[in-house]
Amino acid sequence: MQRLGAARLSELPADIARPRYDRATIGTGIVHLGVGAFQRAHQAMYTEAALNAGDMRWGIVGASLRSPAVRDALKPQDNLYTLAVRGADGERLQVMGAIKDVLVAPEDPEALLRAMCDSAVALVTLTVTEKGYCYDPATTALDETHPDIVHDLANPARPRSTLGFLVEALRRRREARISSFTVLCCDNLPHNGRTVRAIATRFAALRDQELAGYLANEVAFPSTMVDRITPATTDEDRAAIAARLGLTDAAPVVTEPFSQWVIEDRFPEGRPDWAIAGAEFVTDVAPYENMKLRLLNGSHSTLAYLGYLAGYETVADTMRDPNYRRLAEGVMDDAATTLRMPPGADVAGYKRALIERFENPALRHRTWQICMDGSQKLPQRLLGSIRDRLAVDAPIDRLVMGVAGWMRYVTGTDEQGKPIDVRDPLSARLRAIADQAGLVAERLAAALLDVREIFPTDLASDPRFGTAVTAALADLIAKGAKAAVAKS
Ligand code: CS2
Repeated sequence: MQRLGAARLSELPADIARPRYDRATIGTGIVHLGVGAFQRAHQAMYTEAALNAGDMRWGIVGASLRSPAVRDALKPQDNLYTLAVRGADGERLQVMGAIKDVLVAPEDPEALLRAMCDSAVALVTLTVTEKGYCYDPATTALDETHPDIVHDLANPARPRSTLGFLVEALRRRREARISSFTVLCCDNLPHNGRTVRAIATRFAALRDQELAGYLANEVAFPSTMVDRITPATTDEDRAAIAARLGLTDAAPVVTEPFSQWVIEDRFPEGRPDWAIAGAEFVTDVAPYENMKLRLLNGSHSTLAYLGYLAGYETVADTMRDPNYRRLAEGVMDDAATTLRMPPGADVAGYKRALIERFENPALRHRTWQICMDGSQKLPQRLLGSIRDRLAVDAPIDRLVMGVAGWMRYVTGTDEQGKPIDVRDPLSARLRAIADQAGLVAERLAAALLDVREIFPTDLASDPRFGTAVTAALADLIAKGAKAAVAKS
């Protein structure tokens, strides 16, 4: 079978959407760091709509900060890839043309800095996952001891980290009197724009106070709420998509029909009209973001840890167990009581839609994938809701189930005694703590609550929290996840 490529677009079956614009005429208005599946299903889809509508300024140069895999897959196919939107009622395919090029930062950091300093680039957008910000998850302050930060402060012209690239590119633009770009964080961080602004400014201050002032005063960091469930692509996906295209595609992305993007409208350097594809521009993103992090991601992580431990491979499999479904609803109900709602929000409808999205049988979203990087996710997904509930003395039993599931998971051994491939920046430390404590709830919970990067002192030392987590963990250890969830 031939490979997808610019010369073959005309051979695609008629029902497959493709760029309606001339790719040779698009400019580069966006540099995107972290060109993974999520960005290619979400931001690139909105940008593709703006290009299809005729605004040719907004081609994307993507960059990978670690691996060459995406570049190696996309380059031989002229950076075209297929977006497969899978719902209960079938699958829709669209070949996307918005990505013009992919750079691999470690191979040539200078090439990426050059791209970021192009005066046509008005936006640098980011999906580098929570850990990509090198911050302390409990406080969201820059982790100044992080090896990549230490490296980038010592070698500012050859950075490795997201912050190193952002700050060096902004410094060069300022020196060359090119206007700054807007930094748009599209990761599930709490108050993502504000948080990235604070850590980038701190990083800049460690280089030069004046530069820090420039970032704080002249660079816009709008906040966003991003939402589209996008599992890692599998070989089966690639085979099924190739069969429909009649061409092979080494880098397709599979996603759900739902997509939401709420954006604080602060773009002094301009932006695409992403509203064409349904993005919402607002003045305050915080209520949307909290609703999403606490309801969607909070219940997602709860399902993932407890589902994995029960042997469920995907979220949809987990949701077929009525006790898990009930727990997910309970977590959403409890988290919802802590929220300042977005204007006109229909919370009941939002929760119903989440349950349906989690049940989508056409998406195989592995629980293991969502379990990744728990140390970076727990604070904004579950601990914030727990803290707010404790402040009004409301029960937290259902919200602590996910935290206890995480504690059981990071021991690195499952309920059948088989090893768990725990992926987390703190995995080695968590494993050592677990090995020392043994599978004894009181000791394990107490030792893990001492990890300050995750649990701030006030929460860790609150006996109501400690007691509830320990009781949930004791149940998990004694009875296993399925029985513990059934009882919850
Ligand atoms: C998931 C998210 O992997 C995870 O931790 O909870 O990636 C989730 O699918 C997205 O935030 C949905 O928008």
